[in-house]
Amino acid sequence: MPGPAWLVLPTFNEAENLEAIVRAAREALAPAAPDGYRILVVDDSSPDGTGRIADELAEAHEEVSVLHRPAKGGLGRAYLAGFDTALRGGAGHVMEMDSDFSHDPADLARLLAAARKGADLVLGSRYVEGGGVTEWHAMRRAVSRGGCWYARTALGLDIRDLTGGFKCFRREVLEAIDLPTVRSQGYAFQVELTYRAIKAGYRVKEVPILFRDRQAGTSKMNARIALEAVWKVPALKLRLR
Ligand SMILES: Nc1nc2c(ncn2[C@@H]2O[C@H](COP(=O)(O)OP(=O)(O)OP(=O)(O)O)[C@@H](O)[C@H]2O)c(=O)[nH]1
Ligand SMILES: [Mg+2]
Repeated sequence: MPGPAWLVLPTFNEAENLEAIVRAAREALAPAAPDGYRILVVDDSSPDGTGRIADELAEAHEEVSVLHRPAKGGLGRAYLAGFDTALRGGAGHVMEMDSDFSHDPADLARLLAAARKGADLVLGSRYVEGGGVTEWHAMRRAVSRGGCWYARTALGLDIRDLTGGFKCFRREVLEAIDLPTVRSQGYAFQVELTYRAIKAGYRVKEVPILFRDRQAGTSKMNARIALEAVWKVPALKLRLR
C-alpha cells in the first residue's frame, strides 16, 4: 500500500489566498486519496503574515503542517525542502501546486487518479487537447508556448507543457532524481525535474488543465527567473548527459 499523498504548497505573500486554497485542496483530496493525504505549506517568512495563517490552519486541521524557512529562497528551494519533508514523512505521492488559484485545486483529484492508475509523473498540462490558458494576452501566450517548444526541442522530449508547476510524482521518482543536485529556480526548475524523471526511465502522463491568472496577491515571477530557463535548458542537457 502506498503512503499518503502529500501536497506541497509554496507560499510567499499569499495571505489573501492561503485559507481558501487549503480548504479547496482538502475538499479535492479527501475523496481522491484512499491512502490519506497531507498538506505541507512551505513559507519563506512572508512579510504579509502568511506563515501565521498557515500555523492557524495547521492547528485546526491535523492533515495540515507548515515548514517555515528563514528567508525568501525562491520557488525551487522551497519545493526541494518540501519534497524532503514529504519523503521523510512517508509520502506515497508528492504533489506540486501554486498557492494563488492559477491551478484549480479541484484538478488535484484528476492528477492523483492518473498517478494511482500507473503514471510515474503526472503533469497538469495547458498544451494538450482540452487544456488551456484563460485571460492571457497574445504576447504572454506566445512567450509561454515558445518557451515550451524551445525546451521540448532542445531536450528532445515529447512533452507539450514542460514549464508548468502542477504535478504529481510517485515517491520513487523523487527518490531517483538526486534532488540535492537540482539547482534551477523558476520555469527551469520545472523543466529540470521532468527531464530528470524521463532520463531515469519513468513514464510521464500529461492531463489537461485550464490555467488562470492569480485573482489576488502579487506575482513573484520576474524576467531573471524566466530568462534562467533559456540558458539552463542546454546546460541541463550537457550536465545530465
Ligand atoms: N516559499 C516560497 N514560495 C514562493 C517563492 N516564490 C514564489 N513562491 C510561490 O510559488 C507560487 C508561484 O509563484 P507566483 O508568484 O504565482 O509566480 P507565477 O505563478 O510564476 O507568476 P504569476 O503568473 O504572476 O502568478 C506561488 O504559490 C508563490 O507564493 C519563494 O521564494 N518561496
Ligand atoms: Mg502564479
